[in-house]
Amino acid sequence: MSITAAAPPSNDTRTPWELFGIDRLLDDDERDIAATVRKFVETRLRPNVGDWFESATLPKELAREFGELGVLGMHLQGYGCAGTNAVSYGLACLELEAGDSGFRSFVSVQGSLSMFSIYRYGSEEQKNEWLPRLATGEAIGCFGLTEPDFGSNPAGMRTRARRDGSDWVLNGTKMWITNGNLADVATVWANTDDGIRGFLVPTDTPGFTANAIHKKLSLRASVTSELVLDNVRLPASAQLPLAEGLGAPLSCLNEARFGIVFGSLGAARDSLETAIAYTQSRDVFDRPLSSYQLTQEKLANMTLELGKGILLAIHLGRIKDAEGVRPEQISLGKLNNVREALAIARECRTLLGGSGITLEYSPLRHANNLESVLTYEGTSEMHLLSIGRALTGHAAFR
Ligand code: TGC
Ligand code: FAD
Repeated sequence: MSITAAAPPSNDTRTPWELFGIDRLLDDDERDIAATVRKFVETRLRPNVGDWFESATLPKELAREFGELGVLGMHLQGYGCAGTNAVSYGLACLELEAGDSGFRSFVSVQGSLSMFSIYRYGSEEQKNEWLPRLATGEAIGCFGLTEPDFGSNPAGMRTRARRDGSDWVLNGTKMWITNGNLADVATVWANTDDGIRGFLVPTDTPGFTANAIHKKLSLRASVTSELVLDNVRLPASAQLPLAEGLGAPLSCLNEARFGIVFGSLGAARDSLETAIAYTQSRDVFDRPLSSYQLTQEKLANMTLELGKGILLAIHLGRIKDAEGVRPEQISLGKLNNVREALAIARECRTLLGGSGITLEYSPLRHANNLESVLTYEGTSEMHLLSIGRALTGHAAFR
């Protein structure tokens, strides 16, 4: 038996990513995609994100730039989409969210909710009409499931679609809809006499209104809206023909939740890298803040959680590519990684002291964003209960 000697310890500093040897788990394409998105984030997004967050805007032209970057629907095959594997898509989400959760949200909603709903449940005509334009960012999509009184429990939705001859007529209100005011097409889920069905609603259809939600303390570099459907009349061809029942929208959520499993760790990694750099340059009591044991304990514990989260994300990605990942496995990843990312961002803020409360440094912006990420795509409580159901067979939601 041969014994390989451990490499000697080094006095060089290491990033958390390097310390965990994450790049060894990725192939060349995956590393290239991550590096390309990271460069775009550093050059195009990071210099502006503080201003966009402060003014609560997300410039619409970013859609085409994300399209050129190739991240819109990148995990889908054909129709102008790149057809990458799941890990590559996850890494792109991670790099985008290192910039801001708002960027990853835009890409998640466009690719995993709007485009995926059409890709998985649409007719060939619907796919050809919308997917190529959504992939380039020429068109923007949104996904309306949540209602004012039904968020965690979408089964109770009140939005109604009734037949009128061969047409459908939709009435109801959707709440907290990302990209609602930017969208050209909304995937809207509604109750019918036969149960829940999905509809593609061009946003210039009479009776459709999007009202922007203001005064947000979280995800400010992202557009969030209420959608009102007041006798919106649609042709029969607007219905997603393959979507039957609540399982259809929930299956779209699996795709977006998977992106969050990776994405949330981007916010955590950026917070941690910011805190490491800050504590190296900040002197307290005559020496660098990074040289104190309490600081190093915080940095080491956060690095552990970040690294464990990335290992879990890559593991789930490999399962997704190999045989498909089960919803409760995605719940494990979403629950853990968002919860830990939020804890890391908050802890990093403490290391920055007073400097940590302005937009000059990212951790508090990330922490504020992650409050939304903890809630959307299934709250942490819903994911706990989903894991509980998988373990016990008892659904404790009701
Ligand atoms: P339940 O009886 O469990 O299921 C109803 C049917 O759906 C099937 N199913 C799933 N299918 C695919 N993927 C999943 N994750 C699924 N979960 C359930 C299930 O097998 C069943 O099928 P069938 O054929 O037997 O009818 O339904 P329930 O009403 O008891 O609900 C379960 C619960 C609570 C887990 C579900 O309602 C839930 O996930 N609630 C959370 C809602 C949520 O996550 N909303 C997110 C809205 S979109 C959003 O937040 C976008 S933010 C985007 C951004 O900006 O990044
Ligand atoms: P509620 O469901 O009212 O939950 C309130 C609290 O009660 C939570 O802590 C919850 O966990 C807890 N709770 C609920 N049920 C139970 C239970 N059975 N047992 C124990 N605790 C329970 N939705 C979309 O459809 N499309 C979008 O694009 C979209 N984008 C969003 C963007 C942002 C910024 C935000 C904040 C939300 C977005 N959402 C979107 C909505 C999001 O999915 C919902 O906010 C989320 O599902 C929770 O629903 P709710 O806000 O109604 O909270």
